[in-house]
Amino acid sequence: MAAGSLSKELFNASLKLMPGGVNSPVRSFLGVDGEPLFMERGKGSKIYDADGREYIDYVMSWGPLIFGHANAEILGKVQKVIERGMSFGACTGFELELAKLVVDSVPSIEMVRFVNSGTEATMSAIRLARAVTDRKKIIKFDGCYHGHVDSLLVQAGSGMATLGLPSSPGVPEELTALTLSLPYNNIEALKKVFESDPRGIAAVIIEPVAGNMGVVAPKENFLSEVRDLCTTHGTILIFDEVMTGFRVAMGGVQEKYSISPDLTCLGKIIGGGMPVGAYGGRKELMEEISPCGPVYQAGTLSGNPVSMAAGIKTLKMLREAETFGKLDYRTQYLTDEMKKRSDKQGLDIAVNRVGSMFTLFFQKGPIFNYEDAKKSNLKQFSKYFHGMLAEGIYIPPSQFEAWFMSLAHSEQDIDKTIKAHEKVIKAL
Ligand code: HOZ
Repeated sequence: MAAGSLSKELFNASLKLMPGGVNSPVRSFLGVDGEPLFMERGKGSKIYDADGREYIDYVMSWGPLIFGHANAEILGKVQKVIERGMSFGACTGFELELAKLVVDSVPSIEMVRFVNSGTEATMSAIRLARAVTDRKKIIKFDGCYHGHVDSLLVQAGSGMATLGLPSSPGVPEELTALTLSLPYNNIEALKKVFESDPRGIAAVIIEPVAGNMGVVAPKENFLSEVRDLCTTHGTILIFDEVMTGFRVAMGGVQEKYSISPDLTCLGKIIGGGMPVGAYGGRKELMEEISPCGPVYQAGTLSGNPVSMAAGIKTLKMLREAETFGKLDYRTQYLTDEMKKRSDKQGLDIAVNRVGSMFTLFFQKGPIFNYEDAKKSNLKQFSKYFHGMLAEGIYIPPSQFEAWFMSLAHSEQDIDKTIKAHEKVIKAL
């Protein structure tokens, strides 16, 4: 579906002032051969573009908006706090309150440091892992995305997958030589690396449920075997739970599957829609961070009261609501119905879902790793995307991203989405 005239006007003007007219590549719609919509406002499950068109939103700001857009209680809390000052660059009780909520909820976190984005969180966790192990090499998995940290832009998912980029210019070879990227869900590949270099790996970083090559769940025992290998070799295991933390369970994947990483990276939901990131873990590791220890990391806006307030309200509401059961039920209903209709139509679609995050891959599947995900029919996905948009359904403009359900999505929204899906796949 073509963008409306006001979105087009804004995009043409933006192209002159910002690279590609955007501030993050996936939203450019390049992955679906289109031009981006400019959004004006959101309420509950809906967003409204500059041309006044309404959409049921399954992007949900890429995950943070678990209570939907412009939730009145979260806004109320933010408004109250913002009136007293937006940033002090000094300590506030809000940081303490959010820290307590995080430490109480995420099993492996005893101490936490707040930063401003997931990228900062993973970058800092890697630095800490290298410092405490006095080793240089790190392992990641193909198709996992941990933000745009130099040493992690190797076989990365999200925008890199969307645009088909294996790596980025500007990252010195010396740095990427220290990063090994292995196939997700392949424990033998990891074992081999540890066999050839048993004392050289500082950290293994992983999305314990991948969301940036589309959703890919870990195979049974994969995470526990990764955990065991890291323990045996004195390697720091970092779970990147930026997407999954407070999304698949209050305490993220580590709670859902009872696996304890050494360090955890968080973002998205803990900021309730405001910019935020965090990393945390065992006390003795976190005490290596400056000013307690020698590992340096800092930030003017880190722990700013506005992000903290939005996060506090969101996590408190999550604790009270029967969030995860409800979300799970709604998402399963939606994905089951979509799958049934695709099967009836004879269309190859594989649905990968963990809780309220899911991806419809345009292929037969199964999809266990990035190689599998890349077999999807991208032309078909692109047609589907534009068809859904025309029906008033806004999904990620990339085959390699997760869709998110929120507590604001109603039965009517879900039924409308199923009907739209049925109509659109018939026309593919
Ligand atoms: N990397 C984000 C999703 N995994 C996309 C961010 C954006 O384009 O806004």
